[in-house]
Amino acid sequence: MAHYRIRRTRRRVNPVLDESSRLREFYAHPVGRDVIDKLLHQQGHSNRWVDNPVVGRLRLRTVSRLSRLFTRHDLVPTLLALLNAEPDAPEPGSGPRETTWWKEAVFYQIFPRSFADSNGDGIGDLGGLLDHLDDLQGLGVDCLWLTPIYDSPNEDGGYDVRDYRAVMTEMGTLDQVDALIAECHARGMRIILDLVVNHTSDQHVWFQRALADPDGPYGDYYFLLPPDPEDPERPPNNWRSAFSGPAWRWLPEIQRWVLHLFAPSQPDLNWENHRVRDEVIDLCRWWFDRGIDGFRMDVINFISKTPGLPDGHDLIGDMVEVAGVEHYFYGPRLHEFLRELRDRAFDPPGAREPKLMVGETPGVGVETGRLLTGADRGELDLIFSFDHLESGSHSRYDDYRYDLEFYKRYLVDYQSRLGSNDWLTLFFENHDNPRMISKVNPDPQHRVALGKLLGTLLLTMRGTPFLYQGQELAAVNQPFESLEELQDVESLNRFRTLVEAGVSEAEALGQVLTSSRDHSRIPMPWDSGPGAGFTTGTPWLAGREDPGFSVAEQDRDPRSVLNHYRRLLRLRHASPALRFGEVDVVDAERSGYFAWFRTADHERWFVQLNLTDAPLEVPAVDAAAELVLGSHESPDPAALAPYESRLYRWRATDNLDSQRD
Ligand code: TEU
Ligand code: CA
Repeated sequence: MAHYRIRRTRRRVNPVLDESSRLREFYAHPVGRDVIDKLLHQQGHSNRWVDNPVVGRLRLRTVSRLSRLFTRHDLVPTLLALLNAEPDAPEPGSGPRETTWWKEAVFYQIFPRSFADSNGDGIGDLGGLLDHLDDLQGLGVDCLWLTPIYDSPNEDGGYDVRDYRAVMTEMGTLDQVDALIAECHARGMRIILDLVVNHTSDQHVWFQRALADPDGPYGDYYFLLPPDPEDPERPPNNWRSAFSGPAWRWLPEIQRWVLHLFAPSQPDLNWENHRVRDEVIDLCRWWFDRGIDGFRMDVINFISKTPGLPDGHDLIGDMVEVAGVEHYFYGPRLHEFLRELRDRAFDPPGAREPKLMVGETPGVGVETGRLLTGADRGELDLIFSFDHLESGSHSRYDDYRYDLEFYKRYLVDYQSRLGSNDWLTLFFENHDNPRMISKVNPDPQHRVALGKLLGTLLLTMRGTPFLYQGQELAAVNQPFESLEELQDVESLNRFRTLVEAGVSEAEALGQVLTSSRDHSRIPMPWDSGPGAGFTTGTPWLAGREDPGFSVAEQDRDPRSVLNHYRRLLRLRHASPALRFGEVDVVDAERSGYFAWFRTADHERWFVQLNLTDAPLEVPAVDAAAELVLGSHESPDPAALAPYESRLYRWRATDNLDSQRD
């Protein structure tokens, strides 16, 4: 078995740090940079103060003393261990940027259960998806991403897989998957599925065999640990589940604890066991043989855990709620496991075209993301980092107004750090988060403008845009009023855990209604008729009436958000500059104003966004520029209306040099 340990052909780039190292050395380390940026972001602070020469000279032992003084905790040893496990720094690359299909494609994420129901059982299915492929092709997206459609007990939206090679009964059949793949390819579109291999369902046959014989070969597929004879009631460590409660479930029938970073019915796979890796590689190949173009890889950065599964640091646990996360969000063998997956399954020697690897990587930041996706790394192609999804010191559970100025500064900084080896994803929504319009400003008067602004931002910025079903319709959160309206395991567990911890039911309900993943899992509104055209039956999750925002109603309205997305996608497809052009941000320091040039060959575009709910004075744009697409009719050349977005283009014949600001 070829080993995929990181070939130390490259010398260690990062110095080994210790308590005598200075804070600026810590911040110069790729993991250190991401960790400090995240901690500062959590606390709502800018990372500018780390550039302060006095602060940067602080030795880590001094930081330890200060940390113990103010927080009774000392994070430094824990963080030093994390940093010193990463010898590499991102290679920016000096050659031209590679132009692969997934860099210019626009992806469209589908939560099939809520997309279209073809048999009236109230559950979206593959038949419904096949019925709407023309709509998706008409929208102009290039690659579909389906969240899990595999056989599953569905305790977590299909992210608890019972059989990777079978389709969930209510979703349809393997023949329909084959038809979907063929239909996408026939339309010049692609399709990726969702690879959930950090864990399985506890009904998977591997887990059933592990229960039957915990000391047999399948026992080592999972983390099954015997109780501590001194304290059998105490789980093996203090790790917490992302879905509330301990990350350990006691199995009395076999007298073992089993690790589950998510629901108790989602036991983690033990990737240290090469048989597990062989199984995953085999199932990937099985799906590639059916013709899919790659996978979105669920929490793929969690697959490598610190050996011995040590306790997590209390302070980190308090800050991010999931104690123990430092021992698995960027584990010691992560790079190695990813290289093995690419080498043996996604891009094996002699492959005609590599299969796409999009890692979902909660907790990964800009620098660690570059180490996971750099063209020179042989690991992932793209990642989803979630650092931008909450602004200020807020968490998803806070009812607050997201500040788009934060996203602008985040994106400008991110773009500035990327070299030709790097690329990034651009997204605001998915099936795990509330709707972005509602996070920014729920006032209905701004809904259409905001919907167009967010689409313009994602589809004219450099990177690979991922749109989530309904975003093109300016979908907003649901006015949920009670727990009974919710289905999401994460929301229901959180409510129960909060109340058990003494939080008032009203406060717990407030947190859960604000953040529930059900907001983004409401059925797609295809028309304004009964069942919104989603189903002829009773939908599995009920959405509110939303007059004027169904596909059919927006299809007929030339000024609709849907038609704005269609135009944006057409312009992007026709323009190399909007896909690969350099980004030149102008007036970056001007709060509330986000404007940039995209330039390539003989094309130049200029994008102007008003990130605020108030009018914004703007400099006149060169008369040679044509306003190709604007969110508002009769725009005022001297001011942008609230959340107004504009897209200008210089005609290719113009002498572009004279246009530079
Ligand atoms: O999400 C992982 C993850 O980090 C999110 O669950 C996150 O903790 C929170 O829900 C939103 O930020 C992936 C899938 O996207 C999610 O639907 C699954 O529930 C989870 O993994 C377990 O498979
Ligand atoms: Ca159905």
